[in-house]
Amino acid sequence: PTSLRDTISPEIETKEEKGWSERRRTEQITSEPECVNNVEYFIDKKLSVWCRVGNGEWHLGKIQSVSGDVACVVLSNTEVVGVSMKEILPANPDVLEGVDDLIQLSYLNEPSVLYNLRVRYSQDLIYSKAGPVLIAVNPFKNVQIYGNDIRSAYQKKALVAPHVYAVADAAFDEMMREEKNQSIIISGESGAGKTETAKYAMQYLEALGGGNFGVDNEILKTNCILEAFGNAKTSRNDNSSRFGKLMEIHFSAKGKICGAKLETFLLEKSRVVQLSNGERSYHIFYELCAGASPILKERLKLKAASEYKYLNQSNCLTIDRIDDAQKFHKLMEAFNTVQIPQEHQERAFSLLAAVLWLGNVSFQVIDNENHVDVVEDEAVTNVAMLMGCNSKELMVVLSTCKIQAGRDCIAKRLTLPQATDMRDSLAKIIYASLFNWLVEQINTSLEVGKLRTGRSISILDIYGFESFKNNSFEQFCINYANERLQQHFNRHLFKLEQEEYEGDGIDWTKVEFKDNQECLDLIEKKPIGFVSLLDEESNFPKATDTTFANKLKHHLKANSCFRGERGRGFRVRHYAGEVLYDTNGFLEKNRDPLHVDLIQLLSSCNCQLLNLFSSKMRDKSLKPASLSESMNQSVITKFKSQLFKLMNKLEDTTPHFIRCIKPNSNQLPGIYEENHVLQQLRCCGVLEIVRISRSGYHTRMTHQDLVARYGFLLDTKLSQDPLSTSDSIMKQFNLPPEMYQVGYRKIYLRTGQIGLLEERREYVLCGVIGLQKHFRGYKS
Ligand code: AD9
Ligand code: MG
Repeated sequence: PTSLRDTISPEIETKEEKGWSERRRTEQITSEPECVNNVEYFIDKKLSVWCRVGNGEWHLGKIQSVSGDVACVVLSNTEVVGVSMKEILPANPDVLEGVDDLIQLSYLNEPSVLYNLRVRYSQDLIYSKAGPVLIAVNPFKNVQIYGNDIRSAYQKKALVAPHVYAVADAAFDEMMREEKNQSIIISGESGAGKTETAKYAMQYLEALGGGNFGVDNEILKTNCILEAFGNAKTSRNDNSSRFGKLMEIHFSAKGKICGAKLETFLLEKSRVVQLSNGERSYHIFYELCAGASPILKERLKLKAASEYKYLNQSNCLTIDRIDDAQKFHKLMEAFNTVQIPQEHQERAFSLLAAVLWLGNVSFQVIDNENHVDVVEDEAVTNVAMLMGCNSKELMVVLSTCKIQAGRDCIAKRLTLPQATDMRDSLAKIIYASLFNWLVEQINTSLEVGKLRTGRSISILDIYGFESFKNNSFEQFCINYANERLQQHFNRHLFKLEQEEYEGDGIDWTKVEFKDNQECLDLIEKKPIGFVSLLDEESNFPKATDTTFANKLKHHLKANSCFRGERGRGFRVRHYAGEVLYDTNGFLEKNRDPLHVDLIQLLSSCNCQLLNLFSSKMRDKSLKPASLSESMNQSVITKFKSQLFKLMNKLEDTTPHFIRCIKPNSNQLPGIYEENHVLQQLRCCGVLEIVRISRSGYHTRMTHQDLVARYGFLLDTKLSQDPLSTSDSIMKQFNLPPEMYQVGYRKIYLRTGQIGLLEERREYVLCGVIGLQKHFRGYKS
């Protein structure tokens, strides 16, 4: 549609806007000052304040007297303290305790927000709103808020309290009403509850759009498969996602699910072969060892998890309160629901067992140059049996590499570290290919017919921000993805919102927010950014992790988000905190070379799956990782372009944001560590979001749309000019002037106002037609 701006003369525009600006200035909603300006008033009325005492914690109290800059405050435990006025902030009246939207707080300051969330959390009210954003504080226990009764109450709009169901419901309604793709974007640090929240969102949408095509139910079951193969226990989270996922659910015109599509992002492959102390590899390995039937165990030559080097290296084989065997049975059920044929399931289990046995393959040094032979024991024979290849051939592949010498191809013996690398590469290739293959199987099973765009809801759940003692390439990629996501969040909640107000001539006081552009520049800028430097160095055969670290320090030192450390270390100031990385392994992980010998081995195996994997790899690279090739295919560059595609896709949707908060670092229920929560609230700019939404206009509609929908309610004759008509509509309905603004193109309404218009419209329509009692306002 042509914008109104094109149709009205600039003169009228200015006049109109001036009028409104003047009016706004006098009638602007005044937000309370954030500091205690009028101390006498606080003393007189015995109003509560927050004061920060010696240990940095905020306490509630009442000011008794002030002398100079110091106030004498009685704390709620009756203790009397002297506090500098700078450390005192106004507290909200009791009636506002535990409000469900932070917008409602009269005083918006950090202690008030923290306290409000804490009060709610202590009552198991884990969800709250910060304007348009849903905040979910991880309860680390079962909270009775996900039953069928609650779900149907949200469906019937009988319940409106903040909940992930309400978010899913709003996304669904908006999709049906506007015929526009929606997204539910879930973020938060590792262990904050993203994956659980994503599952509840899917569960709600499945219940809402179920009963068609037989796809429903399957979507939820896929989570069980994905978590078995893609989640693991880390020091942050017992069920940490080691891949990112976007689930796109498609609906028919009647709002029934008609298919779904799953997209995954960069699985952490290194976990298959290497673990930090106290962490586990992927759940599936332990589940298989614990839950396989005796027959299956015999066929796979399977032993207990503790017998496998890939699993027993980290002193952690089980997870409290988790029964791996039971999980295995659930997984089998899910496999059947998603219709993965029995034969393929068995193949997949054989490959998992092959990976486990590979870890036990050992080498013996045969000369003084550290060259090795494979020890011919049960490990290597089992691997060969499970992969369907000859064990002698396997031993050759694991201990030699073919090199081209003129026209001849000669086999060169590998040294111990090289052979170990070869063995681990094989394990990683098999596992990662198996994971990707499963994703394909899931997609085949979920996709029913041709999916048309315009009626889909995408749920994004990626790995959360991580900062461990040792941080490597994997953490860098994970944190980079989180930076991108944060940028999307900022763009939608701060930049676009404010740009629209300014562009449409609305009187608006700008709210500042923490932009993370500089950190993204550090990573992405060309030609000198982290990604380019890493690729350049990966491409340089003589480069080492130390030369790479030096290169970073040399080129990136001007960026304030970067700090070089001694040796191979460097620090990045991410939006969610500073992380110390070690460049150890960055180059090799980024090159991720595909050995031709391994591809050939896979293609020679008597196993359909392995043959399929090898042909896929062959498509990607026919030669050993040549210089130019490794450049094109570097892991970080692929990841970056995948992220860009993801962001583009999300840009085409209406976003609904959920911020998960981790209340303590020990994964315990009932413990709310204020500093930990505060740090997370600060990272995502919760206070700023509330500030924007409080002074912002939630609903907006072009003048044309407004007139088309409500014009007939006007007592007077419709004017030719939509802008003045929509102005007349506002006046006729006596909307208080502080509740709306008229822009050049659109009318901007505060929360709740559109409901008044809708009610009136419904009333008139029902009166006229005498039916449509439950008319809900979908486009008719
Ligand atoms: V990571 O970035 O993948 O490492 P997530 O996904 O943010 O992380 P996850 O959803 O796995 O965290 O939640 C961690 C744990 O918190 C779960 O295993 C549950 O034990 C717990 N949790 C999270 N949300 C809920 C909930 N709504 N109700 C009960 C929950 N427990
Ligand atoms: Mg997760």
